[in-house]
Amino acid sequence: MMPMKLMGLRGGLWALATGIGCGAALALVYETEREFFSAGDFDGDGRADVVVVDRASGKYRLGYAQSDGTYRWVDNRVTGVKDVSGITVGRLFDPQRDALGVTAADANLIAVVEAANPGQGVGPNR
Ligand SMILES: [Ca+2]
Repeated sequence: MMPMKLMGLRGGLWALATGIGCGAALALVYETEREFFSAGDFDGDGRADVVVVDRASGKYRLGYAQSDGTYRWVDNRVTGVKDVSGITVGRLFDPQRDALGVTAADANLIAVVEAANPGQGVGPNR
């Protein structure tokens, strides 16, 4: 997608983290040939976290925003969806924090994952 190519990965993540994701703002999703990128407040602390989803494996990686402006990146987590064709971020489980929705058109399913705990992933709901 054009914006990621123009801004580069770091610029894109910065824009995601600073421009959207908290409150009721709509989360923009950017995509490359291999990954999707978006932002949201996954732990409900009021700071915009970032998420990277690998298209082929469906695994996602979260960077939880810290109070000092850095990100605490956690290990990959599994969505159970391979060959991902789209993602979304929004208040899908809880009005205080965002969740991640992942879909694959060929699999005919949507997996929704909560990521409230930076120390532990939660299995997907389908
Ligand atoms: Ca957060």
